[in-house]
Amino acid sequence: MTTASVVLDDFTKVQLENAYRVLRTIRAFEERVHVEYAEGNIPGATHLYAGQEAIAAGCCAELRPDDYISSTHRGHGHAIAKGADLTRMMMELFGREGGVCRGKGGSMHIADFSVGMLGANGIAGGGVPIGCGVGLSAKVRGTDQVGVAFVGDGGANQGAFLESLSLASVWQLPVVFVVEDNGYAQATASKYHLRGLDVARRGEAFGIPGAVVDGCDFFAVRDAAVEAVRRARSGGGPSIIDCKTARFFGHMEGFDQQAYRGSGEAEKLRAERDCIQRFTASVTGAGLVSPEEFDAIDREVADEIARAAEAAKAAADPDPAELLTDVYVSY
Ligand SMILES: Cc1ncc(C[n+]2csc(CCOP(=O)(O)OP(=O)(O)O)c2C)c(N)n1
Ligand SMILES: [Mg+2]
Repeated sequence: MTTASVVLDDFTKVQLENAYRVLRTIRAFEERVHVEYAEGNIPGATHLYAGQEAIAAGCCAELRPDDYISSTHRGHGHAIAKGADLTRMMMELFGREGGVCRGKGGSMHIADFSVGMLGANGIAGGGVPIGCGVGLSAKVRGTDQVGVAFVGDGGANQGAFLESLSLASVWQLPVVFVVEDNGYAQATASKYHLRGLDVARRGEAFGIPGAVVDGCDFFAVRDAAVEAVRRARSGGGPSIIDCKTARFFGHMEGFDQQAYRGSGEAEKLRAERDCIQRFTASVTGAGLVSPEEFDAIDREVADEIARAAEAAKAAADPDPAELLTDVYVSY
Protein backbone atom coordinates (compact mmCIF):
# COMPACT_ATOMS: atom_id res chain seq x y z
CA MET A 1 0.00 0.00 0.00
CA THR A 2 1.38 3.39 -0.91
CA THR A 3 1.14 6.36 1.38
CA ALA A 4 1.64 9.89 0.13
CA SER A 5 4.86 10.47 -1.76
CA VAL A 6 3.60 13.97 -2.23
CA VAL A 7 5.57 17.11 -1.72
CA LEU A 8 3.20 19.47 0.04
CA ASP A 9 4.85 22.44 -1.61
CA ASP A 10 3.34 21.24 -4.91
CA PHE A 11 -0.01 22.53 -3.67
CA THR A 12 -1.05 26.16 -3.58
CA LYS A 13 -2.61 27.44 -0.40
CA VAL A 14 -5.93 27.83 -2.22
CA GLN A 15 -5.83 24.20 -3.39
CA LEU A 16 -5.19 23.02 0.17
CA GLU A 17 -7.98 25.18 1.55
CA ASN A 18 -10.38 23.96 -1.15
CA ALA A 19 -9.49 20.33 -0.44
CA TYR A 20 -10.03 20.88 3.26
CA ARG A 21 -13.37 22.57 2.63
CA VAL A 22 -14.57 19.51 0.69
CA LEU A 23 -13.39 17.10 3.41
CA ARG A 24 -14.98 19.16 6.17
CA THR A 25 -18.21 19.75 4.25
CA ILE A 26 -18.74 16.03 3.69
CA ARG A 27 -18.06 15.26 7.37
CA ALA A 28 -20.35 18.03 8.63
CA PHE A 29 -23.10 17.07 6.15
CA GLU A 30 -23.00 13.44 7.28
CA GLU A 31 -22.93 14.31 10.99
CA ARG A 32 -25.99 16.50 10.50
CA VAL A 33 -27.77 13.79 8.50
CA HIS A 34 -27.03 11.33 11.35
CA VAL A 35 -28.86 13.63 13.76
CA GLU A 36 -31.73 14.43 11.40
CA TYR A 37 -32.24 10.73 10.66
CA ALA A 38 -32.37 9.90 14.39
CA GLU A 39 -35.01 12.62 14.80
CA GLY A 40 -37.16 10.99 12.13
CA ASN A 41 -36.76 13.74 9.53
CA ILE A 42 -35.20 11.63 6.77
CA PRO A 43 -37.17 8.82 5.12
CA GLY A 44 -35.53 5.90 3.35
CA ALA A 45 -32.28 3.97 3.57
CA THR A 46 -29.38 6.29 4.36
CA HIS A 47 -25.71 5.27 4.31
CA LEU A 48 -23.14 7.72 5.65
CA TYR A 49 -19.73 8.40 4.10
CA ALA A 50 -17.95 9.78 7.20
CA GLY A 51 -14.42 8.39 7.41
CA GLN A 52 -14.12 7.92 3.64
CA GLU A 53 -14.00 11.62 2.66
CA ALA A 54 -10.40 11.61 1.39
CA ILE A 55 -11.39 9.27 -1.45
CA ALA A 56 -14.16 11.40 -2.95
CA ALA A 57 -12.21 14.60 -2.31
CA GLY A 58 -8.90 13.25 -3.63
CA CYS A 59 -10.39 11.77 -6.81
CA CYS A 60 -12.79 14.58 -7.68
CA ALA A 61 -10.06 17.21 -7.16
CA GLU A 62 -8.53 15.81 -10.35
CA LEU A 63 -11.74 15.97 -12.39
CA ARG A 64 -13.14 18.69 -14.62
CA PRO A 65 -16.75 19.85 -14.42
CA ASP A 66 -17.49 17.98 -17.68
CA ASP A 67 -16.14 14.66 -16.35
CA TYR A 68 -18.64 12.19 -14.87
CA ILE A 69 -18.80 10.05 -11.78
CA SER A 70 -21.02 7.10 -10.93
CA SER A 71 -21.56 6.34 -7.29
CA THR A 72 -22.52 3.67 -4.78
CA HIS A 73 -25.36 3.49 -2.23
CA ARG A 74 -23.05 5.63 0.00
CA GLY A 75 -23.13 8.59 -2.36
CA HIS A 76 -23.43 11.88 -0.46
CA GLY A 77 -19.67 12.44 -0.33
CA HIS A 78 -19.24 11.79 -4.04
CA ALA A 79 -22.00 14.29 -4.85
CA ILE A 80 -20.51 16.98 -2.60
CA ALA A 81 -16.99 16.47 -3.97
CA LYS A 82 -18.29 16.77 -7.56
CA GLY A 83 -19.94 20.06 -6.68
CA ALA A 84 -23.62 19.31 -6.00
CA ASP A 85 -25.58 22.02 -4.19
CA LEU A 86 -25.80 21.28 -0.45
CA THR A 87 -29.25 22.73 0.13
CA ARG A 88 -30.76 20.84 -2.79
CA MET A 89 -28.99 17.67 -1.57
CA MET A 90 -30.36 18.10 1.95
CA MET A 91 -33.83 18.74 0.49
CA GLU A 92 -33.51 15.52 -1.49
CA LEU A 93 -32.74 13.54 1.65
CA PHE A 94 -35.75 15.10 3.36
CA GLY A 95 -37.90 14.13 0.33
CA ARG A 96 -38.72 17.75 -0.56
CA GLU A 97 -39.88 19.20 -3.84
CA GLY A 98 -36.77 21.40 -4.14
CA GLY A 99 -34.37 18.44 -3.92
CA VAL A 100 -31.87 17.58 -6.66
CA CYS A 101 -34.24 14.80 -7.81
CA ARG A 102 -37.36 16.73 -6.78
CA GLY A 103 -37.51 14.67 -3.60
CA LYS A 104 -38.15 11.38 -5.36
CA GLY A 105 -34.69 9.83 -5.21
CA GLY A 106 -33.69 10.30 -1.60
CA SER A 107 -30.29 9.39 -0.23
CA MET A 108 -29.76 6.22 -2.22
CA HIS A 109 -30.56 7.69 -5.63
CA ILE A 110 -29.11 11.13 -5.18
CA ALA A 111 -27.89 12.50 -8.51
CA ASP A 112 -27.05 15.83 -10.08
CA PHE A 113 -26.40 15.56 -13.80
CA SER A 114 -25.62 19.29 -13.96
CA VAL A 115 -22.31 18.66 -12.16
CA GLY A 116 -21.61 15.25 -13.72
CA MET A 117 -22.81 13.18 -10.75
CA LEU A 118 -24.74 10.36 -12.41
CA GLY A 119 -26.24 9.00 -9.25
CA ALA A 120 -26.01 6.89 -6.16
CA ASN A 121 -27.18 3.36 -6.76
CA GLY A 122 -29.20 0.89 -4.72
CA ILE A 123 -27.58 -2.02 -6.54
CA ALA A 124 -24.19 -2.88 -5.04
CA GLY A 125 -21.70 -2.50 -7.92
CA GLY A 126 -24.42 -1.02 -10.13
CA GLY A 127 -22.52 2.21 -10.79
CA VAL A 128 -19.55 0.42 -12.35
CA PRO A 129 -21.04 -0.40 -15.77
CA ILE A 130 -22.38 3.17 -15.84
CA GLY A 131 -18.77 4.34 -15.53
CA CYS A 132 -17.96 2.25 -18.61
CA GLY A 133 -20.87 3.94 -20.39
CA VAL A 134 -19.29 7.30 -19.67
CA GLY A 135 -16.00 6.09 -21.07
CA LEU A 136 -17.59 4.63 -24.19
CA SER A 137 -19.57 7.80 -24.78
CA ALA A 138 -16.46 9.98 -24.48
CA LYS A 139 -14.53 7.69 -26.79
CA VAL A 140 -17.25 7.55 -29.46
CA ARG A 141 -17.74 11.33 -29.35
CA GLY A 142 -13.98 11.88 -29.44
CA THR A 143 -13.82 14.03 -26.30
CA ASP A 144 -11.19 13.71 -23.59
CA GLN A 145 -13.72 13.35 -20.77
CA VAL A 146 -13.10 10.80 -18.03
CA GLY A 147 -15.48 8.61 -16.05
CA VAL A 148 -14.82 7.66 -12.45
CA ALA A 149 -16.80 4.71 -11.06
CA PHE A 150 -16.79 4.35 -7.28
CA VAL A 151 -17.46 0.88 -5.86
CA GLY A 152 -17.32 -0.73 -2.42
CA ASP A 153 -15.29 -3.82 -1.52
CA GLY A 154 -18.54 -5.82 -1.52
CA GLY A 155 -19.69 -4.34 -4.84
CA ALA A 156 -16.35 -5.39 -6.36
CA ASN A 157 -17.49 -9.02 -5.94
CA GLN A 158 -20.40 -8.49 -8.32
CA GLY A 159 -20.05 -10.07 -11.74
CA ALA A 160 -20.77 -6.67 -13.27
CA PHE A 161 -17.50 -5.36 -11.81
CA LEU A 162 -15.42 -8.02 -13.58
CA GLU A 163 -17.42 -7.63 -16.79
CA SER A 164 -16.78 -3.90 -16.62
CA LEU A 165 -13.04 -4.46 -16.20
CA SER A 166 -13.13 -6.72 -19.24
CA LEU A 167 -15.00 -4.23 -21.45
CA ALA A 168 -12.97 -1.27 -20.26
CA SER A 169 -9.78 -3.15 -21.07
CA VAL A 170 -10.91 -4.44 -24.48
CA TRP A 171 -12.20 -1.02 -25.53
CA GLN A 172 -9.46 0.89 -23.65
CA LEU A 173 -12.04 3.15 -22.08
CA PRO A 174 -11.13 6.35 -20.22
CA VAL A 175 -12.43 5.08 -16.88
CA VAL A 176 -11.00 5.00 -13.38
CA PHE A 177 -12.42 2.34 -11.06
CA VAL A 178 -12.12 3.55 -7.49
CA VAL A 179 -12.58 0.78 -4.93
CA GLU A 180 -13.47 1.93 -1.43
CA ASP A 181 -12.46 -0.98 0.80
CA ASN A 182 -13.89 0.17 4.13
CA GLY A 183 -13.38 -3.21 5.75
CA TYR A 184 -16.96 -4.43 5.45
CA ALA A 185 -19.78 -5.27 3.09
CA GLN A 186 -22.61 -4.71 5.56
CA ALA A 187 -21.47 -7.03 8.40
CA THR A 188 -19.09 -9.21 6.36
CA ALA A 189 -15.41 -8.34 6.74
CA SER A 190 -13.59 -7.66 3.49
CA LYS A 191 -10.66 -9.74 4.79
CA TYR A 192 -13.07 -12.68 4.59
CA HIS A 193 -14.94 -11.98 1.35
CA LEU A 194 -11.83 -10.82 -0.56
CA ARG A 195 -9.70 -13.54 1.07
CA GLY A 196 -7.24 -10.85 2.09
CA LEU A 197 -6.45 -10.03 -1.54
CA ASP A 198 -6.46 -6.53 -2.98
CA VAL A 199 -9.13 -5.82 -5.58
CA ALA A 200 -6.50 -3.89 -7.56
CA ARG A 201 -4.82 -7.20 -8.35
CA ARG A 202 -7.88 -8.34 -10.28
CA GLY A 203 -6.91 -5.73 -12.85
CA GLU A 204 -3.78 -7.73 -13.70
CA ALA A 205 -5.97 -10.37 -15.37
CA PHE A 206 -7.28 -7.70 -17.72
CA GLY A 207 -4.06 -5.74 -18.20
CA ILE A 208 -5.40 -2.85 -16.14
CA PRO A 209 -2.86 -1.06 -13.93
CA GLY A 210 -3.84 -0.77 -10.30
CA ALA A 211 -2.63 1.08 -7.23
CA VAL A 212 -3.34 0.20 -3.61
CA VAL A 213 -3.42 3.33 -1.51
CA ASP A 214 -4.15 4.49 2.01
CA GLY A 215 -7.67 5.83 1.51
CA CYS A 216 -7.45 7.83 4.74
CA ASP A 217 -4.65 9.90 3.24
CA PHE A 218 -5.96 12.62 0.91
CA PHE A 219 -2.55 13.10 -0.65
CA ALA A 220 -2.05 9.40 -1.39
CA VAL A 221 -5.46 9.20 -3.07
CA ARG A 222 -4.83 12.36 -5.04
CA ASP A 223 -1.40 11.13 -6.20
CA ALA A 224 -3.01 7.97 -7.55
CA ALA A 225 -5.88 9.95 -9.11
CA VAL A 226 -3.47 12.28 -10.91
CA GLU A 227 -1.82 9.31 -12.61
CA ALA A 228 -5.03 7.40 -13.38
CA VAL A 229 -6.95 10.41 -14.71
CA ARG A 230 -3.98 11.47 -16.83
CA ARG A 231 -3.77 7.95 -18.26
CA ALA A 232 -7.50 7.93 -19.07
CA ARG A 233 -7.54 11.41 -20.57
CA SER A 234 -4.56 10.79 -22.79
CA GLY A 235 -5.90 7.57 -24.34
CA GLY A 236 -4.04 5.18 -22.04
CA GLY A 237 -7.16 3.30 -20.93
CA PRO A 238 -8.57 2.28 -17.56
CA SER A 239 -7.01 2.05 -14.10
CA ILE A 240 -7.98 0.80 -10.66
CA ILE A 241 -7.35 2.73 -7.47
CA ASP A 242 -7.90 0.44 -4.48
CA CYS A 243 -8.34 2.58 -1.37
CA LYS A 244 -8.14 1.10 2.13
CA THR A 245 -10.45 3.19 4.24
CA ALA A 246 -12.61 3.34 7.35
CA ARG A 247 -16.35 3.70 7.84
CA PHE A 248 -17.09 5.67 11.00
CA PHE A 249 -20.83 5.07 11.35
CA GLY A 250 -22.75 1.81 10.99
CA HIS A 251 -23.55 0.33 7.59
CA MET A 252 -26.76 2.33 7.44
CA GLU A 253 -28.65 4.66 9.69
CA GLY A 254 -31.12 3.22 12.14
CA PHE A 255 -30.57 -0.51 11.75
CA ASP A 256 -26.98 -1.41 12.60
CA GLN A 257 -25.86 -2.29 16.13
CA GLN A 258 -22.34 -2.96 14.73
CA ALA A 259 -22.02 -6.16 16.77
CA TYR A 260 -19.64 -7.47 14.08
CA ARG A 261 -16.98 -4.93 15.03
CA GLY A 262 -14.26 -5.76 17.53
CA SER A 263 -14.58 -4.02 20.88
CA GLY A 264 -13.29 -0.44 20.70
CA GLU A 265 -12.85 -0.74 16.93
CA ALA A 266 -15.01 2.23 15.98
CA GLU A 267 -13.28 4.48 18.52
CA LYS A 268 -9.86 3.31 17.34
CA LEU A 269 -10.73 4.09 13.71
CA ARG A 270 -11.80 7.59 14.66
CA ALA A 271 -8.66 8.13 16.74
CA GLU A 272 -6.13 6.67 14.30
CA ARG A 273 -7.58 6.77 10.80
CA ASP A 274 -9.32 10.13 10.55
CA CYS A 275 -8.46 11.58 7.15
CA ILE A 276 -9.30 15.11 8.27
CA GLN A 277 -7.05 14.99 11.31
CA ARG A 278 -4.27 13.63 9.12
CA PHE A 279 -4.77 16.34 6.52
CA THR A 280 -4.70 19.19 9.04
CA ALA A 281 -1.71 17.71 10.87
CA SER A 282 0.37 17.54 7.66
CA VAL A 283 -0.65 20.93 6.35
CA THR A 284 -0.37 22.89 9.60
CA GLY A 285 2.86 21.00 10.39
CA ALA A 286 4.32 22.27 7.12
CA GLY A 287 3.14 25.79 8.00
CA LEU A 288 1.06 26.11 4.81
CA VAL A 289 -2.33 26.85 6.39
CA SER A 290 -2.73 27.87 10.03
CA PRO A 291 -5.06 26.16 12.54
CA GLU A 292 -6.99 29.45 12.79
CA GLU A 293 -7.55 29.47 9.03
CA PHE A 294 -8.88 25.91 9.20
CA ASP A 295 -11.12 26.93 12.12
CA ALA A 296 -12.55 29.76 10.01
CA ILE A 297 -13.41 27.27 7.24
CA ASP A 298 -15.04 25.01 9.85
CA ARG A 299 -17.30 27.87 10.94
CA GLU A 300 -18.29 28.71 7.35
CA VAL A 301 -19.06 25.07 6.62
CA ALA A 302 -21.08 24.68 9.84
CA ASP A 303 -23.18 27.73 8.89
CA GLU A 304 -23.74 26.42 5.38
CA ILE A 305 -24.87 22.99 6.63
CA ALA A 306 -27.17 24.56 9.25
CA ARG A 307 -28.75 26.75 6.55
CA ALA A 308 -29.21 23.74 4.26
CA ALA A 309 -30.90 21.70 7.01
CA GLU A 310 -33.18 24.55 8.05
CA ALA A 311 -34.15 25.17 4.42
CA ALA A 312 -34.89 21.46 3.98
CA LYS A 313 -37.08 21.42 7.08
CA ALA A 314 -39.04 24.43 5.90
CA ALA A 315 -39.44 23.21 2.30
CA ALA A 316 -42.60 21.76 0.79
CA ASP A 317 -43.18 18.09 0.01
CA PRO A 318 -43.74 17.22 -3.66
CA ASP A 319 -47.31 17.61 -4.85
CA PRO A 320 -48.95 14.11 -4.83
CA ALA A 321 -50.18 14.86 -8.35
CA GLU A 322 -46.49 14.80 -9.42
CA LEU A 323 -45.91 11.32 -8.04
CA LEU A 324 -45.13 9.71 -11.38
CA THR A 325 -43.39 12.59 -13.15
CA ASP A 326 -39.57 12.60 -13.44
CA VAL A 327 -39.42 8.97 -12.36
CA TYR A 328 -38.43 7.56 -15.73
CA VAL A 329 -36.51 9.38 -18.44
CA SER A 330 -37.92 9.35 -21.97
CA TYR A 331 -35.34 9.00 -24.71
C1 LIG B 1 -26.99 -6.53 -5.89
C2 LIG B 1 -27.16 -6.25 -4.47
N1 LIG B 1 -27.00 -7.23 -3.56
C3 LIG B 1 -27.15 -6.98 -2.24
C4 LIG B 1 -27.49 -5.72 -1.83
C5 LIG B 1 -27.65 -5.42 -0.35
N2 LIG B 1 -26.54 -4.60 0.08
C6 LIG B 1 -26.69 -3.27 0.25
S1 LIG B 1 -25.25 -2.55 0.68
C7 LIG B 1 -24.44 -4.02 0.69
C8 LIG B 1 -23.00 -4.12 1.06
C9 LIG B 1 -22.15 -3.36 0.13
O1 LIG B 1 -20.85 -3.39 0.62
P1 LIG B 1 -19.74 -2.53 -0.04
O2 LIG B 1 -19.82 -2.64 -1.52
O3 LIG B 1 -18.46 -2.90 0.60
O4 LIG B 1 -20.15 -1.03 0.31
P2 LIG B 1 -20.17 -0.30 1.74
O5 LIG B 1 -21.57 -0.47 2.28
O6 LIG B 1 -19.17 -0.91 2.60
O7 LIG B 1 -19.90 1.12 1.41
C10 LIG B 1 -25.27 -5.05 0.33
C11 LIG B 1 -24.87 -6.46 0.24
C12 LIG B 1 -27.65 -4.71 -2.80
N3 LIG B 1 -27.95 -3.46 -2.46
N4 LIG B 1 -27.47 -4.99 -4.11
MG1 LIG C 1 -17.49 -1.94 2.12
